[in-house]
Amino acid sequence: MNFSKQIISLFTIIVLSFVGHSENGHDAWLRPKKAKTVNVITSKQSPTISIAKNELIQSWQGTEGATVTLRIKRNKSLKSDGFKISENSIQANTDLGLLYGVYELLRRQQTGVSIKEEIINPSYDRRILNHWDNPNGSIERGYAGKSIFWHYGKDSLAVTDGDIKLWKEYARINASIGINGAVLNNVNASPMMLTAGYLEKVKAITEVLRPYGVKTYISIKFSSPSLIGGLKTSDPLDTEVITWWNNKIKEIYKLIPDFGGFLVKASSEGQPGPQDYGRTHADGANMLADAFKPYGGIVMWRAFVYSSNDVDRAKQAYTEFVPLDGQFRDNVIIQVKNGPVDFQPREPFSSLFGALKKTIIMPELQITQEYLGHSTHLAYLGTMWKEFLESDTYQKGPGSTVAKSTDGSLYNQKISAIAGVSNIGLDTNWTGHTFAQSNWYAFGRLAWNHELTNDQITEEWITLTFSPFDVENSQVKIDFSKQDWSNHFLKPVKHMMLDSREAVVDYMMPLGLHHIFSANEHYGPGPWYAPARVRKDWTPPYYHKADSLGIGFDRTETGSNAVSQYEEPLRSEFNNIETCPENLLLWFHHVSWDYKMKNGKTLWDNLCYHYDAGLQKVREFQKIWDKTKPYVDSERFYEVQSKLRDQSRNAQVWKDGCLLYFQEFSKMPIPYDIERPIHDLEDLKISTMKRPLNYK
Ligand code: BDP
Repeated sequence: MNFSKQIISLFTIIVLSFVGHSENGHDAWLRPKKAKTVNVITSKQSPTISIAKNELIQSWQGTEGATVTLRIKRNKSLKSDGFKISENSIQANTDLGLLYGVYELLRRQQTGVSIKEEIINPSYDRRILNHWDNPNGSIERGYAGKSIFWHYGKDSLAVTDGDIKLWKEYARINASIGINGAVLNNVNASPMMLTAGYLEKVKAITEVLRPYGVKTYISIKFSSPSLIGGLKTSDPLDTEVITWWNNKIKEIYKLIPDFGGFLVKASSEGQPGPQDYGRTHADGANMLADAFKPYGGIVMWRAFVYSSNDVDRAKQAYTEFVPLDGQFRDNVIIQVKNGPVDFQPREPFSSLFGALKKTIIMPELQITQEYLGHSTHLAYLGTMWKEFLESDTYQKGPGSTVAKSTDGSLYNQKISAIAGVSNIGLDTNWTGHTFAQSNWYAFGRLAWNHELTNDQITEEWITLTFSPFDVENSQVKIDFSKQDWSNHFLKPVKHMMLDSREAVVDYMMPLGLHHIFSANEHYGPGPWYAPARVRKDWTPPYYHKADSLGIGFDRTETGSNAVSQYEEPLRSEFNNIETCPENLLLWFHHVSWDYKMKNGKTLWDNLCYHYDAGLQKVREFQKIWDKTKPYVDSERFYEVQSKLRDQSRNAQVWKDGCLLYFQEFSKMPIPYDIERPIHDLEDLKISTMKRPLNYK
């Protein structure tokens, strides 16, 4: 923190200690309301139903003195989490259905959406956060402080009153958007997670999360039988290994009868797995699935596999998994990242979606912004996820979107699920950047209903998170109308959010470029990064392939032929440089610098304009935000203002670094109608390597 920021924070703290509790973001989109009185009648008692009742009482914004009934009533058109809602009643088949109905009712009241009688069911049955939290409290790719589950630097296993309070708040926030599962530890799993002390802690966490409907799962290390079980092997077909897992799973269910299951990263990025013993992914997953069968648990088996010697990393998951289609048990679900490479700012959808026809498959999204500016850049990801979910795979004819191929509507599957890698940590506002909360929110809302529009999601989130009306702790002096607030805050901020992911794409990796970060921190630019000691497929030149002729990865029929993994007409569309969508051009083609694009300008010029447009968008976001000052509390105003300044500086570095580096190959001038670079390439190379984070 620099000196002026310190002064501002000190000042904020002093002022707030006079005026009361601040809006520090900890309440997320559930800020305490000035509630009206309401009478709640319930047909049954349970911990979940009392939560539902309390929520109504604490936040009711409907008619003063109204009576609301919460009733369990069998209804065949409702799924287990679904509900029937009207202005004064909620019906559901389960207690959780009632709770979800209550949150829906309150959300509509707070966002001014009318409530008519309606049946609402979720798109996916399991809506799960994946926490990449390590037992020592650190978080892989976490940018919002340490783990909320495992303590850092002290006894990881302690359970304090503070923990219980925090887990309850966490569970409540999740329940309010329908998230009903949490994987509590990193996919790069420690075998310790399966030892008695850790399982006891998983039990303690589960007990807090249970009434809110958040089921717990853990990630496991495939070689646990040999690492902690004292066995000579972890071969999934070995009878002793099978017995070990059976006993372990039995032990877990004794502690946690409603345990969800395992998430498994195996034979992937150096993690042990069935292939170490000459077995397949199906052998490994089925062995665990059989052990789970009696208890109703599931195995989420990740398809994030690639080896260093393949010519095209983007092809490998498909190559390994398609031959296994039909071999997995019905309680195994293959977890597939949205893109074929790795959570990049823009990728085509992974070719596995729709291609596995007899195997259940679930999308894995990344909420934490590993590749989109960590918790420094403002990037609303709902737009990226909708683009993905609505992509047509054509696998069962036109209209076979990714969403429909995974939610059970096109394929007959026993379970449907979607996962998001969490961006939550111990930071007071949970996610580091206030706007990063919107990605947690959008993930939950889309998992519940993938047909929601980004317009609706962002409007809801902005209103719930920032509206100064009818909330307890707002520090905003309200001398404006609701209409003014909507015109001067809601609309411009929404515009900024909806544009923000494309801005990141533009200043980092436009036109289908991908994975050109410096080193392993995945933050700053590093198209030049290629130390001899690092695996080729972990260096940017592997992906951008810039040379004197042009730039881009040739994945056409005459290149790596990754296009062949897509169904027609996509295959031909991607294969042909004339029909390939321009925003994926360099993903599929190696394109000459002077290639004429649809706007009549060369590829090089287009690249320059995109980088510049990205930077200009961020400068525009700064203006938009600065103008919102009268409508938002100062704590959150200054936090976001300061982060946008960092983002602007970073976007400039991205633009300058990439253009100056690629210009060494294109040898063409940067069009004179855009601003000139303000950095020197050599300086950037050194500074991004030495101090990749917090470039200032
Ligand atoms: C990559 C991350 C790495 C994860 C890996 C995974 O850089 O930290 O372990 O994905 O998903 O994007 O397993």
